[in-house]
Amino acid sequence: MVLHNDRPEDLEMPNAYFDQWITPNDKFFVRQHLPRPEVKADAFRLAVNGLVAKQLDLKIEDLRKLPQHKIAATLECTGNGRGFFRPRLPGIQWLRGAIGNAEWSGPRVSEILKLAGAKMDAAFLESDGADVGVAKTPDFIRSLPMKKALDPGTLLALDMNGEPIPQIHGFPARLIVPGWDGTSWVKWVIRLTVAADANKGFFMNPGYRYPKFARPPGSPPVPAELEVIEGMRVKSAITKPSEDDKVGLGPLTIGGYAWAGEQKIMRVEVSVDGGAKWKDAGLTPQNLNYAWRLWKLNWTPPHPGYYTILSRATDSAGNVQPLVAEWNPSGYLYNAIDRVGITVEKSA
Ligand SMILES: Nc1nc2c(c(=O)[nH]1)N[C@H]1C(S)=C(S)[C@@H](COP(=O)(O)O)O[C@H]1N2
Ligand SMILES: [Mo]
Repeated sequence: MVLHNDRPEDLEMPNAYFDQWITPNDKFFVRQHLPRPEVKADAFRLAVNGLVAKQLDLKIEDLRKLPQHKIAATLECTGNGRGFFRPRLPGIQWLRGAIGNAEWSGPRVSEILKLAGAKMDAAFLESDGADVGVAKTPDFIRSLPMKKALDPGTLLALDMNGEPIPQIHGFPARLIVPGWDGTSWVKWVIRLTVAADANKGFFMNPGYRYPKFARPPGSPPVPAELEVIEGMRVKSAITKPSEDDKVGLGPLTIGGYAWAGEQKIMRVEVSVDGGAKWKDAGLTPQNLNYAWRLWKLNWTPPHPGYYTILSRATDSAGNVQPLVAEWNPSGYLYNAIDRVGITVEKSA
């Protein structure tokens, strides 16, 4: 893994592991703002409160007794690709690897709320993880609009790829908010509160907001124009070959991932000549909302030299990746057409 921070860990998946549709748990990227809590299975309780008829204190077994649903969904940090923005921005310099795809299972959030007799037309569901604020970093608390919380795809997952969620990814319970950015996928969930208003803490405002109207690159944030990030945008990335690779003359495979938040990926095109001509790449067969598709194209460079390879995805709503990502003061939602330069050498 690419280590960005070690305490708490922020780990990026290296390009080499993007060859599997399901990302293995021990290769999955990690992002956490606060020291990692050690939630013990026996001591774990999930409080369900706020606008509910009956407050609940649920154990893991109670959550396991509810109907378990499985969903394949891609999790991407809003800051994935921040390292590509110019001018540069403070924050973790993620490139392509703050993303992974897993099969998550657990009860639906809607079923937990039903059990508590929650006011289903309340506006928000607030979730708190077991991690707590330290020094200048406040507690990690997020609010989800009730409409998304009640979506059948929104789960409180207990399992990740068929095993209990690893501690680093939120054991024993984390939110799965398909299609939305990683910030909404709260780990180590210990409290769900039904509320009329959104939480006002740092991680809702000013944290993790995106400008409603783009401003020139380098401009300071305009707080009144910042909005909460929801669904992710259409995006593809090249994970094979890697930037500055040197390869021998002969056939090679170009590959990567593409996903589009709540939409499906319909097409990925590749150019090996800086964008003059484009060819359709082959896509993995699973074509689901919320889950990425891996793509590849076999190509034999005609002669030695330097080649600029690009990839461009199109989603089921007709959105195409832009040539230039919208610069924003926190470096979120990077989704420009990807670009990798390689040198093809005459084989020895
Ligand atoms: N409790 C808690 N949940 C959290 C976070 C956190 O710091 N604390 N980070 C969020 C962010 S910003 C991301 S991108 C994802 C990362 O999930 P992962 O570490 O399982 O990849 O978790 C989210 N859930
Ligand atoms: Mo994130």
